[in-house]
Amino acid sequence: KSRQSARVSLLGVPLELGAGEAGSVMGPAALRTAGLPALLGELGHAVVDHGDLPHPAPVEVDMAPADAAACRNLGHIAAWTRLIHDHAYLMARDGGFPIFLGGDHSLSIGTVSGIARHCREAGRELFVLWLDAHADFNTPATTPSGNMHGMSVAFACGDRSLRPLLGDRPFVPVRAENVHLFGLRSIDPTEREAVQARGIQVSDMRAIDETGVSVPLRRMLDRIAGGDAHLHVSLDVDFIDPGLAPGVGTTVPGGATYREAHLIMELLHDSGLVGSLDIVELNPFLDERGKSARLLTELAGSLFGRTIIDRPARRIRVA
Ligand code: NNH
Ligand code: MN
Ligand code: MN
Ligand code: MN
Repeated sequence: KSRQSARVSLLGVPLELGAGEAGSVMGPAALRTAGLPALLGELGHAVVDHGDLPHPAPVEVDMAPADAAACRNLGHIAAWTRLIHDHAYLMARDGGFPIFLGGDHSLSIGTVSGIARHCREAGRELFVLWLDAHADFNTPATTPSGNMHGMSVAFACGDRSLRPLLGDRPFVPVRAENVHLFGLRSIDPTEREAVQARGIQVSDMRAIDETGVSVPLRRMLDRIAGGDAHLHVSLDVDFIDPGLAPGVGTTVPGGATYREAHLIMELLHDSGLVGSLDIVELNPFLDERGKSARLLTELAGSLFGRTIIDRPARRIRVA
């Protein structure tokens, strides 16, 4: 699959109201300035850039009052969620490879639910690889910050209290055992309990230190390969070590190295299983001379087949 060319649809999601700090509204522009659309084109893919979503007006959300009070910018996030969901669903149904340029990680409430809806219609099993320092498994009842970018995985896995975000759109949950948190190194106590109770897959930094990234990643890909599956990758900038990617509001020391991050993308490319991608949390206001935006662009290049030298495709073992 390594030379296969894809039809790629880009969508900018200039959203920052789910994060604690302003600036990720500029993320899509920085990724374009760093040359992401052009690089994918140079790699032989047919790229259509749909531009940025317009900022929607906030909506009323039919949520329990105590839960609603715990969510910052709830009406705005619900409006964004519905808009993003509708676009993600249509982009996936259209058959191209959607890439969502964020924007904070609350945008994945919309992208994952839209992709999940398409996958159910297409009879395809959805898997989610969450590359992030954090678990994003808080709910209105557990959030320490009120920031909705910390709730996206809980929503995807079916948390009832967050369901009203989607309004009247059909909600399709992702199976907890199909979600893999990769690179985890900052988790709130209530999240830890919930992640373990629900059977979410986790490769924390301790596990990655012991074996490197390829062992747990190949194990995940082996499990997916063989069936009719769609793998959605959600890349939070804080997955990467802050020395390499300082352009994010929630840096956590001890993140993925330059080569670990590239190897993940190269293995994902070789698997041929990835069907959609979020690039989130880039905050250009905090970046240093564009280095985070440039690294993310390079990583997207590796995911889309950029290689150091041609190599025979290594088959994924079907377990
Ligand atoms: N767990 C914290 C919260 O829910 C931090 C989440 N921040 C992130 N997630 N950047 O990726 O507020
Ligand atoms: Mn499809
Ligand atoms: Mn995140
Ligand atoms: Mn994070």
